[in-house]
Amino acid sequence: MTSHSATDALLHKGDGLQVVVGLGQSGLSVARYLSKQGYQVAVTDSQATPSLAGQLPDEINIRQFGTIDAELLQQAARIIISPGISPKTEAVAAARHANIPVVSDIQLFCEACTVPIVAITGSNAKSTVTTLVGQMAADAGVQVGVGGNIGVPALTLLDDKEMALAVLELSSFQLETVTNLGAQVATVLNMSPDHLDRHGDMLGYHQAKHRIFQGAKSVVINREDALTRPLVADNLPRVSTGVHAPDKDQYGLITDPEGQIYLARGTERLLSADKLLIKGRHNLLNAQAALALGELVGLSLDSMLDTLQQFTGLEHRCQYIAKVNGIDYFNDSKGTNIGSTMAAIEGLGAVYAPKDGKLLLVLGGQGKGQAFGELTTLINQYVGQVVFIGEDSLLIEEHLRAANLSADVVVHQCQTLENAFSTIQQVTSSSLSQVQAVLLSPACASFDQYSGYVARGEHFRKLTSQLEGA
Ligand code: UMA
Ligand code: ADP
Repeated sequence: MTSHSATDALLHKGDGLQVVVGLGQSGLSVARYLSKQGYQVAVTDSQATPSLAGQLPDEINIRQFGTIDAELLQQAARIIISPGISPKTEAVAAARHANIPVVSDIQLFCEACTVPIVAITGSNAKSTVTTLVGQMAADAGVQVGVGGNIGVPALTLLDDKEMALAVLELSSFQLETVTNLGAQVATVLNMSPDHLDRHGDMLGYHQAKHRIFQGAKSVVINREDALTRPLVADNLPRVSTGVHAPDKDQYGLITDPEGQIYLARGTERLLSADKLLIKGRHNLLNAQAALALGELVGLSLDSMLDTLQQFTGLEHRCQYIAKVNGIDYFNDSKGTNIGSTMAAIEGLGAVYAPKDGKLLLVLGGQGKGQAFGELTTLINQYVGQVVFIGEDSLLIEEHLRAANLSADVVVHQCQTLENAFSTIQQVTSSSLSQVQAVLLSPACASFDQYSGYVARGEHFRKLTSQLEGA
């Protein structure tokens, strides 16, 4: 792609000032990339001393920290905005108004990338499916780069000159400012409310996500979720996934008369579901999506099925932690929206209900403008006790009650995970409790109390290990 030479260094000097807004992981990758290409680069960030400033190339000497510098933005030939910053931020909106282009690091990536791109978005399952497709490609002998929202800034993938395939996890924040991505295959895995505080409403969120289809050469859709389908009619190759028996050349599930479930492609049974180490109906959909994406970039089915059987899933996603005093503990700290928490309650609820067991659900954090009442039906069905934590806990309880929370469900307002664990000990030591599993699946962001979902999940794991009897 790009090599750093004296000629390169001069190449873009006259193209005007490139202003990087936000100096997190993606901002740093952009600053380094553009500077290496010979652009004149400036950086601005709201923090007075962004921790990554020391890693900026020396030649970048325009550094405006402490506020996003509106005047600097007005001097830009192009603004490259970090995903965590809304384009509606006053200084950025003013620059847009002045017709200064505002793009994301993903735009720079797709303009420079010469190898096929697998582009993956959705409200949930992005990291799981991205990791799985990346592993499938690597196991099939393809030199693959895996990055994007998953934590590896996309532009850093271009450092690998041998890369033959790029697998990108993309967030609505990243897609909001991307035009004509041109993926070899693109998918919106599923859609449920998330990030509405940023996008305004479901329509805004949907529009941002669907930019992933611009210029795509093929698509994967979820038959059960109409919001995953591209809106414009096209003749692109299209492979679908779903929980029912599939049509020819599509993926789905076939259930035999004994109740055994198989992953299937058309009428062909590919693999019995119990051969997978990742559990729950949602993971069967994730497996299909990975197979469909891999198929559309030419990976062999046999090789992909081998990978699938080895895949153990990712930490903090409906992850089994331990059994303490007969109760199972699950960490789903990455359950940060309603859709993921519904998948967790439904998936685990279906395991314990036949044994007359109920779940104890730890719920709450920063709510992101969601309508939590949507959880009520599943809570009434599978949950015996709800333990609330975090800043939006009262609001969430209000939403559940307004949506007819059953009087059989006992609720506890605990604020913190430490308090939650005192309650958990009381509840689980009572012989009257039907609780057989404790599930942390907060349906919320963690930033009110933690640095992120990983820290919250680790805290849950630690408190579990400190329980008497652990
Ligand atoms: N900043 C400002 N002003 C603001 C807000 C932030 O200057 O109003 C600055 C901060 O001071 C900080 C920088 O912006 O210095 C942070 O930028 P950022 O929030 O965009 O974070 P990055 O470190 O660049 O990480 C981003 C993604 N973060 C977000 O979208 C919030 C990472 O996804 C991604 O892995 C990374 O780029 C590499 O591509 C994380 C995420 O939480 C995992 N994503 C959300 C999600 O999955 O729900 C979308
Ligand atoms: P993302 O990267 O989109 O956040 P992850 O793979 O990290 O996705 O999973 C996030 C959360 O979504 C976890 O709680 C996980 O258990 C849940 N999840 C995984 N797959 C699905 C699915 N197909 N539908 C709903 N929730 C899912």
